[in-house]
Amino acid sequence: MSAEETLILVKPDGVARGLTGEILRRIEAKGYRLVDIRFVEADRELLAEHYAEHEGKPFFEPLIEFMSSGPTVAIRAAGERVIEGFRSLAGTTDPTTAAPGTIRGDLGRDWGLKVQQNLVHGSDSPESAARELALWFA
Ligand code: IDP
Ligand code: MG
Repeated sequence: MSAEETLILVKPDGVARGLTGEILRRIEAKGYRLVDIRFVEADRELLAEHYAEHEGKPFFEPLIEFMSSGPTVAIRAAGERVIEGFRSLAGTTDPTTAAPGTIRGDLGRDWGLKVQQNLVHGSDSPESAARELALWFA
């Protein structure tokens, strides 16, 4: 059986703040394997597909705008239970209350904007991972 895979994104705030290396370090230190990495200037079409589940929510437009504000680093990572494991490494969505020790808890904060800039994305299920990996590594 081949190892589970997930899509991880270092969002534009993480790239702009120079935290790509620190985030990659945490993924590798946990023991997951980096299978593929690419720098992506995501366009609206890709982002609307990626975040289709959030269409219509008040933070949807700000989210698309934020995610297209600069380059993103897309990572294909592999390992047993990597989907669940990376979500745990990332921490909860709101960086103010994300647990210390997590990426969002240690490196993120609220900037008083319409959308939370929280450094990373990680697929939330095997179905999402397959769908998102196909989008970002087309
Ligand atoms: P996740 O990234 O932790 O899986 P989702 O609910 O999938 O969180 O939301 C996608 C992204 O949209 C979040 O990472 C965050 O950037 C933003 N977001 C989600 N919920 C809110 C909110 O209530 N206010 C502002 N931004 C939000
Ligand atoms: Mg999500």
